Amino acid sequence: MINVLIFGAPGSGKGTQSARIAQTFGLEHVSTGDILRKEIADQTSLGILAQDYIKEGHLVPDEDVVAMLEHHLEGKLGKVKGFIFDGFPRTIPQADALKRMLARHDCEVSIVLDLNVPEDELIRRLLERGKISGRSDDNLEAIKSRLVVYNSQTLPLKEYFRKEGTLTPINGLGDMDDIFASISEAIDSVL
Ligand code: B4P
Repeated sequence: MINVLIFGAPGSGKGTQSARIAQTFGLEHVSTGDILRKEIADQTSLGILAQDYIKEGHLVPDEDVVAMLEHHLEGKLGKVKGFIFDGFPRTIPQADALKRMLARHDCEVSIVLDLNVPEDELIRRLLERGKISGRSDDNLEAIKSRLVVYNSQTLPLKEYFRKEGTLTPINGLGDMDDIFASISEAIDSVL
């Protein structure tokens, strides 16, 4: 199995590029953000719990997200060609949980794509998306909070994956096709 992780700040292009990766490489796209938004739309108990965290720009608690992901992957691990994990893991406990989940099926993380985009561009993109997305977290206050959370809780994962030897920096600034070309080259190198 090929397991690609896409890692980057909010607005770095994770969702945008993951959709193309899934299609081109035949991988299952797993976006914890999309799964959580579906839970909110369906007003499940998890959705009701998650909606306030998301609106405030905070992370949903690790144990809830990990349980949600385990449930989502049930029956698929080891049976599909691979996954593109988009927005997961976002903390070190989530990364440890993913490692354990994959190891139970004799799998591991193949590559971690680290999308780098300057903060002013992240804010510009998310405010632009906010005009049409209707997302509760695409407003300036929530965006600022998401960036603080990213820097304190998610950024330490860079060092974690660097030590594992899977971290691959990608320039996330510029034309979406050019960014996808760099990503494709990186994935091809581990196939
Ligand atoms: P996500 O849905 O993962 O949202 P995101 O970080 O904003 O990234 P997204 O993928 O949507 O945006 P993209 O960069 O593609 O998470 C939302 C919330 O859910 C989190 O804040 C958290 O509360 C919760 N959550 C999710 N996963 C969790 C977890 N594991 N643990 C705990 N909580 C979790 O795109 C942004 C915009 O930029 C788009 O409009 C796009 O068109 C544009 N864009 C992309 N590439 C561009 C380019 N090259 N040039 C110009 N614009 C570009």
